[in-house]
Amino acid sequence: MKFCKLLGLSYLIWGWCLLLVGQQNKLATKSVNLKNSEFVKIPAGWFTMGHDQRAPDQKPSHRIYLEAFEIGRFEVTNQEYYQFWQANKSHTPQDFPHNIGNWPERALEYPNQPVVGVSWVDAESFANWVGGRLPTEAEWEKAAAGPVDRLWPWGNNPTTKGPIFALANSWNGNDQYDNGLAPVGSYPQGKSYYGALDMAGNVWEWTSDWYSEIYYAYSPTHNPTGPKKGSWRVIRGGGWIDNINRCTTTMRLHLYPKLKLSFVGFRVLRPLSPNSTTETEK
Ligand SMILES: [Ca+2]
Ligand SMILES: [Ca+2]
Repeated sequence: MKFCKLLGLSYLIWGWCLLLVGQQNKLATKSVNLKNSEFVKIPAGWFTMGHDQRAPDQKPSHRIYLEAFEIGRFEVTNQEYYQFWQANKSHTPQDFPHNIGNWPERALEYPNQPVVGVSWVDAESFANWVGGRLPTEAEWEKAAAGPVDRLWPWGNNPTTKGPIFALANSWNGNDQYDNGLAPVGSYPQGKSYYGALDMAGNVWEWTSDWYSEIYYAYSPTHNPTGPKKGSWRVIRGGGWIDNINRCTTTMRLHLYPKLKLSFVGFRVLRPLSPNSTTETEK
C-alpha cells in the first residue's frame, strides 16, 4: 500500500510539472467519423470486479451486472483527436518536447499513436462530441477482463518473453516500443475477451468515475457509476511507463482531472439498446 501511494505521489508530482489547464470553450457539434468496426460490443450480463489478492482498493471482488454497451477497440488516436481539436479550437493537448513531441506536430507525424496530454475534461468532451462518453470503471474492467475474470486482457499470465510474443506496450517489456508510445493495436495477440486492444499498457485510460479506495465495499450491483463526488478521477490499464504487473485489468490509479500527462489517454464508450443480446454462460 505504501509503495502504491509512493508511486501515486510520484505520478502526481510529475503530473503537476506537466500541467496545462486548457481553456474550455463552447464546443461545436460536428461529428468525427468513427467507423462501427472500431467498436466492440459487450453484451448485458454479469462479471466479477476487483481482486481479493491485489491492492486494498481492489477488494473485495464482487459481482456486477452491466447493461449492454460498445467500447472503442482502440485507444483514441492523435488523428481522431486532431479533427476534434481543429473543429473546436480548444482542448489543446500538452506538449512533451523531450519525448512524445509537441502538439499538433506529433499528431501529423504519428497519427496512429494514442492521444496523450489530455485532461479528463478534454477526454469527456471528445467522447461527447462523437456521440459517446467515457466508460465507468465497471464498464472499462468488464471490457478488459471479460466474463471470465482475466487478470490481463489475454489471460492470467503477464506475458511471454521476446518481442514477437509481446502482448502489450509496458516498461522494459522487450516489446519494440520501450520508453514511448506504440501505435494503437500493435499487439493483436494481447486483445481482450471481447476483442479490445491495448487495454493493458500503452496509455492509462480515463474513466468517468470519481475515485474512492473503499467504493467496492458499498458499490451497487447494477450499473455502478462510482462515488457521487471526489477529488480524483480513476485511470485504468497501465501505460508505457509501467511494469506489466501494474497493467492488470483490476489495477486502479487516480489523478486530478485537470492533469495532462504523457502516459494518459482514453477510449470512447457508446450505450447499446436494452434489447441487445444477454451474455450466455461460457
Ligand atoms: Ca514498451
Ligand atoms: Ca491502454
